[in-house]
Amino acid sequence: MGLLTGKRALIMGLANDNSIAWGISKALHAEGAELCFTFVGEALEKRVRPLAASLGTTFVEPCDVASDSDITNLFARIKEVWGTFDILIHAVAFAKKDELNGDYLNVTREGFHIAMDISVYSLTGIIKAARPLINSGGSIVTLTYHGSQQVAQNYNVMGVAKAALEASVRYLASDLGPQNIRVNAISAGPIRTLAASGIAGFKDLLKSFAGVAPLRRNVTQEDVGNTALFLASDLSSATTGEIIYVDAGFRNISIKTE
Ligand code: NAD
Ligand code: 0WE
Repeated sequence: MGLLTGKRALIMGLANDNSIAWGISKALHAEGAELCFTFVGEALEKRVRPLAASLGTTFVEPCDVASDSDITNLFARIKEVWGTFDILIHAVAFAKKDELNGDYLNVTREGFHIAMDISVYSLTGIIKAARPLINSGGSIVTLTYHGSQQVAQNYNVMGVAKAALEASVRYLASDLGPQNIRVNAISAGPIRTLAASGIAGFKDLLKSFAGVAPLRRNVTQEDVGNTALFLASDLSSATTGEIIYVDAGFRNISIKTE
């Protein structure tokens, strides 16, 4: 018996085998969870389908979280195929690339709106549609970054969005708690993924992070996957509304030389 035997998990935000969602998917699958994946666009469908197949599922559905009708259709399909489910992984974020550079103050109204819609509102919009299908004992996990709490160079509007996402986790945990559904976030240290590629200076960021972090290393998709497994399982049965750091201890260090 695995920790998640008999549980069904919806994974949103798998792009490729570097995705944090992939580390989480492997950890949940290894403990017996049955998986469903979403993708956005045909290019990503071609990547996601073989990855899904390698974890024993063909249940792969389109969902652009900017679209209310995509969200409605997704949960209509889940109702049809599964009836109910237990675990929701939200590993989705987006800001326009030119907002992740230079001064935060250069943000535009449109750029602010897009980052907030895709990276923040989506969690609430998805849960609103999913709620009738989630079993008692269910668990919802989203991904955040410490740039929500302290200024992280170039993270800019995403830092503001993650602060709002973390506040959403607390309100959603309050709303869903009486139904015995938990809502938590993992605050991960920087990891090289598609969403991190093309960020100027990311290599230097990883290097200085590992130099400062108490564990003197970077964080892996497996590190995050194992914490997501804990949060998805009954091992975390009285933990909700929390932001759990998987950052090798980085956020506790103030200033460090040599
Ligand atoms: P990734 O690029 O592998 O995943 C991001 C996913 O968001 C992709 O699958 C993409 O398709 C999806 N997405 C973007 N716009 C979407 C839309 N409109 N509808 C549906 N899906 C959409 O990158 P990742 O680093 O694995 O990111 C996953 C999560 O982890 C994000 O919330 C990110 O903010 C967070 N995070 C990343 C890091 C890091 O350093 N990589 C650190 C902490 C938190
Ligand atoms: O949350 C993230 C990634 C967020 C992200 C990244 C991109 C790049 C490509 C959102 N939208 C986009 N849009 C794109 O077009 N992280 C925590 C990883 C990350 O992103 C950074 C970081 C770190 C760390 C951006 C600037 C500075 C640091």
